[in-house]
Amino acid sequence: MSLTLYALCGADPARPFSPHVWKVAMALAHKGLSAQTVAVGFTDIPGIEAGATKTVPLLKDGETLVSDSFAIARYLEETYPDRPSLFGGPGGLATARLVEGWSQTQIHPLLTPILILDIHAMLAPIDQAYFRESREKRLGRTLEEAAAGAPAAIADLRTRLEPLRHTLRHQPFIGGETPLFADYIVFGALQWARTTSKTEILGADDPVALWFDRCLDLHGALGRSVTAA
Ligand SMILES: N[C@@H](CCC(=O)N[C@@H](CS)C(=O)NCC(=O)O)C(=O)O
Repeated sequence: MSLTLYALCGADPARPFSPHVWKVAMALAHKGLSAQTVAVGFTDIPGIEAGATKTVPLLKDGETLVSDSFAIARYLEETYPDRPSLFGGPGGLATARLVEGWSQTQIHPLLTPILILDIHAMLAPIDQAYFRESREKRLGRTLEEAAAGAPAAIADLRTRLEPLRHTLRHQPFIGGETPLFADYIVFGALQWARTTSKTEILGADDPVALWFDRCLDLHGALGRSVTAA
């Protein structure tokens, strides 16, 4: 078995920061699988594996290529069923979709104004130009205009994390007593913030911050293998 994970980095190839790649890195570790990580910049992505994907993560397992973090988690679950489960059964898989939808539509859009200038600053020059052009087109405003919304976004984000706080009053992980892929989905979002920006988003005693710390300790403290920005 030979696994390769293409991971998005900035100018420093030792600092992967994509939330979706972190989900997969945690999923691989959960399964006890090790992969060679190949660092790529934004503008390298179209050339990976002869144009196999427009986005990372991309996982190569032997000759099999899989993109999209959730599809990769499903692939790992189906291909390596004897290893620890990422979903805990069909109900867990279905519920993980809800967590993905929540993270994607409620958390990521609020992190964008908070992180956007820090991400731009850490990219290689060629990727900076691509990032500015593509994100300004997507957001319909300059990066600087988007970043002006950061203070309000931080306040909003703290409120929007309430469903997770509620969950953590009953159990240490979203998955219950132990983590599942659903944990790694939300972990990916907060690890995106941790690896790109010094901005304090959560209070130290916030139950979400305490859960995130527990996630950073998982799998030999994999999440801590990249230091905080
Ligand atoms: N739904 C995809 C999203 C992947 C994604 O958006 N990846 C970003 C990096 S975080 C990317 O590769 N963007 C390429 C680009 O903007 O050109 C997943 O879960 O893997």
